[in-house]
Amino acid sequence: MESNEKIVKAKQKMAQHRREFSCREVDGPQDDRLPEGQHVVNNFPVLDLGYKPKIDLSEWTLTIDGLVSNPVTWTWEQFQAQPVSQVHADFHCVTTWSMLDNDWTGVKFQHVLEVACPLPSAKFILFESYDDYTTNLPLEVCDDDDVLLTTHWKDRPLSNDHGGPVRIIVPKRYAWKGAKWVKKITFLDRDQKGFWEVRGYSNTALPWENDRYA
Ligand SMILES: Nc1nc2c(c(=O)[nH]1)N[C@H]1C(S)=C(S)[C@@H](COP(=O)(O)O)O[C@H]1N2
Ligand SMILES: [Mo]
Repeated sequence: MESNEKIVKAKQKMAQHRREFSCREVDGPQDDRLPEGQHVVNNFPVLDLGYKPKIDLSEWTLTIDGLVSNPVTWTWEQFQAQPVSQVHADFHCVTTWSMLDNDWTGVKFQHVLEVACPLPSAKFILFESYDDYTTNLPLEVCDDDDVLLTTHWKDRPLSNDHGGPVRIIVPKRYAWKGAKWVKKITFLDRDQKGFWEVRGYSNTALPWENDRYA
């Protein structure tokens, strides 16, 4: 857990520093594909807390719970029986890299809404992962047709370091809003901040508004 703490401290420090010196934030070319402060990468960087949980498919489950009328826990087989969709989108990490034109395959969050039937009091979502990472979003942000429980990138199963077997992709938000190795999706009536949201990162996380730090 030592390396984990180092990464977390460094990133937390960056959030504090950048917040105080936000005038230094802006660099890199501006065009209609690239938000302020971002640059394009042609590889797929790996970012996590220094721990990549390996979940055997026979033990993998995804639980949808909280303020829903139909809580469900899917096994891998049950998850694979859900309808598959594709999303083409850019991916923007708050550490300034952007990966353009990704083809993601998986199950739409909107399908989760149809299955679980959130109660009227459900307004927020908390995502929890097998590495104990958490991140949060308003329900109305997740109720978008590009929010995907992703299993494939470019037609290949997501590798373990990118959050396989299933991660969340939320193209309109910075990448940390997409939980890798997702384990549980909880519907709440109150906003509950996740791992980076309590460590100085923006609760809204909008790349096109350069909305990085709280
Ligand atoms: N479970 C989990 N999900 C996570 C993270 C993490 O540490 N644990 N890191 C987030 C951050 S900060 C980023 S930038 C993206 C990185 O995804 P990648 O490693 O596939 O590029 O995953 C996000 N989802
Ligand atoms: Mo990140």
